[in-house]
Amino acid sequence: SLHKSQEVEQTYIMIKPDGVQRGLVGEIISRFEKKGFLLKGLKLFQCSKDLAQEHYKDLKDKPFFPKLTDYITSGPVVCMAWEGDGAVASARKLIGATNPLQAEPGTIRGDLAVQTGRNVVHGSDSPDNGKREIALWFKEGELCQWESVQTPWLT
Ligand code: RTP
Repeated sequence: SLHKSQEVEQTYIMIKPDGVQRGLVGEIISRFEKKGFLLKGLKLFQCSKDLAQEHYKDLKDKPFFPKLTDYITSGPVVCMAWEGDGAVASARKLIGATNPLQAEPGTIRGDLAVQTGRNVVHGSDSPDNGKREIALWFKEGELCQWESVQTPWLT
């Protein structure tokens, strides 16, 4: 029902430009799909510097902020909204530690990346940021309200 889907936790996952350029889009999407989360939004998108700065506004005083926003705007990204109970924390586990050299094998960064500055994927760090980031990266009509027929293991 509409009421229920508004309650369910959503996380914003983004394949960064290095992930797109390295041909890892399918591999990364598969990890979330196989885990069992529900895909609510998906697009390839070239973002503006303004949007990148807004997305990472909590890091604006960090020395790496200009490099980070250059990186995120250096090519298209894949924007995704994934839904499910506990999706935010679980997605962070699937993604692994920020520094890919410290990320566990079996995680996306642990398996696919070596540099913090090229760590292939982003995931929201709280349910509130999940909401904020999905609203920032998607227009209303771009998200789909649908239920998988295979929901027994999601609910
Ligand atoms: P994300 O937001 O991308 O999922 O990453 P995160 O929470 O694991 O890491 P956070 O500390 O929020 O940093 C955001 C992104 O900034 C880049 N970064 N570069 N020392 C550095 O050069 C440095 N530190 C962070 C990374 O791309 C990181 O994912």
